[in-house]
Amino acid sequence: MALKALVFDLDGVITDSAELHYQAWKRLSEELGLYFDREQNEALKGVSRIGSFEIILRNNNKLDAYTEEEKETLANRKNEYYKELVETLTEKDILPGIQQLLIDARAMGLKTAIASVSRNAPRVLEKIGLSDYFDTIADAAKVKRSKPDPEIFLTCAEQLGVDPVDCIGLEDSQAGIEAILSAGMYAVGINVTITGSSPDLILSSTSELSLELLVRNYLPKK
Ligand code: B16
Ligand code: MG
Repeated sequence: MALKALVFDLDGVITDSAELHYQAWKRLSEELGLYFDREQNEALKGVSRIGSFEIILRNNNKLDAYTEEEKETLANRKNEYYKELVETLTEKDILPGIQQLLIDARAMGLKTAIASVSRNAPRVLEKIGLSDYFDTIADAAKVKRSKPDPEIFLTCAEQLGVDPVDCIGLEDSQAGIEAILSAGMYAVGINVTITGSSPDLILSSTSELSLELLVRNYLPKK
């Protein structure tokens, strides 16, 4: 047993796409006359597209205002707004410390994966110039159970051909931390508001990350 792979969440760990999700949801909310602010946006981190829309509707006491089909159409409209914003991303939007960590991980022979529930993850990585740094990206469209279920992290380990116990998972959401821990991986929480299980290692920013720090702290779960 030894460290073999790093499995990364995308939004909030690799780049701060939460701001772009916020702007896209805000535009849709204004069109629909719904209240939405940055504080509410915090609760959407790591939540699926349709799940996010339902949270906004619930906050407005409008959960029953639309049929499933209408909700799908409106969430797709938000996604078009989001995709327009994704096109403005550049390598300047990579969070501090991430690129060096990926370079060092590669040099040490570690595998790398993306465990993001975003269906736009491959395009986001392309825009920030990091696609080539990852061995695999879990297909969010195929993952049936969202975080805190471990499915997406287990899928990454399987796609990499490594035992989950030999992986470090990195996340910025509580649901993501629960998912990593349930997958049996070592959990690194970055700027997480802890409301449940604690990550094995707590950092306040990606700028604190380094491969040396991860290797020094990593302890396999069995
Ligand atoms: P999409 P992560 C998540 O990304 C975001 O945090 C969340 O706000 C978003 O609703 C979700 O992806 C789905 O994204 O609409 O692009 O498929 O944190 O899992 O990388
Ligand atoms: Mg996240």
